[in-house]
Amino acid sequence: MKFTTILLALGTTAPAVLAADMDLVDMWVDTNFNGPKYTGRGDVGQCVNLPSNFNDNLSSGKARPGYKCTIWPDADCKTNRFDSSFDDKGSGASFPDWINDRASSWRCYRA
Ligand SMILES: [Ca+2]
Repeated sequence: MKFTTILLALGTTAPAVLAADMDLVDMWVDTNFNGPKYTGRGDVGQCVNLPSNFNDNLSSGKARPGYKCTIWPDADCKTNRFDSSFDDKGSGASFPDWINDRASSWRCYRA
């Protein structure tokens, strides 16, 4: 009986563990997915701040297949009135002027 309970518990928690820390998004310093590339790793729905070498320095982005990602001009995914989203098919080829070279955090969800 106890063994069964343990198996059931593992069955419910294992997928969450496997889903953690995935590569969810790629973003580039130049438009059209050119230049140095940053690969964003994290949990689905988790806000991630950009490292200093890519902060305020990105111009295009593409979500990994099946995801949609949003970028914010400030850290911690703040200023919700002003954000920009892109998909896995190329809609992020050129970030809008107001957030070009200004993105500081990102978050991805299942599309
Ligand atoms: Ca910024």
